[in-house]
Amino acid sequence: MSVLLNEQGVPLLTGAASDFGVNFHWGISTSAYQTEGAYLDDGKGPSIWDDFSNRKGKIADGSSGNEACEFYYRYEQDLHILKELGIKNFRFSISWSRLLPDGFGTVNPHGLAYYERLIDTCLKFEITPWITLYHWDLPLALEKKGGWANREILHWFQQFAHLCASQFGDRVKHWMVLNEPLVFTGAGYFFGIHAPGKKGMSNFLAAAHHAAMCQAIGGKVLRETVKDAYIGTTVSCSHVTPHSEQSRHIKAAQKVDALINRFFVEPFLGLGYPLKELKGLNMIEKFVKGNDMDELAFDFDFLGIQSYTREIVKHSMFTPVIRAKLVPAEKRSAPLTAMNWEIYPEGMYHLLKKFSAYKGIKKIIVTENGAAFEDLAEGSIVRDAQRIDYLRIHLAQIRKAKEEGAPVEGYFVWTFLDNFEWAEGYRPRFGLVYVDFKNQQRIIKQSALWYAEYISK
Ligand code: IFM
Repeated sequence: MSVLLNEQGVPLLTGAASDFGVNFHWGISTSAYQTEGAYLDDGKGPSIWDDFSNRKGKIADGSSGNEACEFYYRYEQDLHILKELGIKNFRFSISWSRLLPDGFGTVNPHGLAYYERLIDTCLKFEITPWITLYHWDLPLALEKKGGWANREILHWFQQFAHLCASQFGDRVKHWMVLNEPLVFTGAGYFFGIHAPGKKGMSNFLAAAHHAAMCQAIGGKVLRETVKDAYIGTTVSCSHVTPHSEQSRHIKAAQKVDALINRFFVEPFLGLGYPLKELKGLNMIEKFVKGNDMDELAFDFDFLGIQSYTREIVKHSMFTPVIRAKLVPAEKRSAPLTAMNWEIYPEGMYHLLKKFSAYKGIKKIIVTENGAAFEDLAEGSIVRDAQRIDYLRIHLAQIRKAKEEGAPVEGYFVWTFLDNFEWAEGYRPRFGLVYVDFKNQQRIIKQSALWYAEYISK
């Protein structure tokens, strides 16, 4: 592979994977709904995202994930790209309703066969599969019974986790239980801007408690079923800074930090919910039954952190419950990605230091980090220098935290292919590989070549 140069002819590569040690996991992350397409093919049942994205007005560009990247049909050629790039760890999720069209009960043999083929193709290409059990696409049949807000989900999820662990656990050893529970419960059950489009505190707190319980349930099922499993779960997180040193802003920042960074981590560490800072969320106790507070705990092998930006927080007496609001990045002349998220690599360093200070966190893997920019395909070239820079400066911060003792053991770029970015549709392109959605053509971006070179050194 040739050395990448910028327009002035300077090599773009600074630093190398070997700085992180030989056992560091370098990979790339994806999810089922954002890439697979084939939304009702071969016996798959509908998910809440199939339903939501096909409702009018829910997705910014009017699109849906019905076809997405057609990864369901193109996985072999796509994995071949990863092989060529030398990316040896591939994170993907299982579409629950492809395996269990009704959410539980009858298994769809075609769904099972697809994931068997996907896993076997990874192994054939010497790519290690990392499975996320749940990346937001709940079977619609379960949502019709209340979804995450119904406590029955504890049983449904246990059965689903057991099916995945028993079917794939002979070949897959790297597992994550949930993807970003705060996002799917907050956006999906409080704000109603993601599937299933529900709103309100009661829906959110019920869904959040059940998701926290399922984190531990999934961990236990995997531990009991998969020999030599390496088990984690993932959270969205952002370094939080108060708007100024005034005590009301500092207090507001502490609350937001408790909600966005601690809410799903402390329960599995046996510390309960951070309700001291979040008194307004005490109502969650209504959903806590019997032995739940003990059952929330699970000894994960690693925490997966997913961070893209930071948040600056202000006191706000008009925001119910939390009395805090975020200062939008575009209002403070910060450097932005196409999501209007501030580029702030030091945030990654602070998060790694923060999470490594918890006694129960053994290892940390950055299971998602990356950026969307306005990529342009010029023939067969996509010159995405901004993405290269984004990755480079974040990796430098991770390396700094690691050198200071943070137990960070891996880094996965979000994401492989440009894909369906939830309520934003296809406009934000996060991929290392460009997808022309008119004809499904793939173009390897310069950032992919840069990453390939970086991890090869
Ligand atoms: O695309 C998402 C992913 O599904 C979850 N983490 C954040 C990414 C970018 O928004």
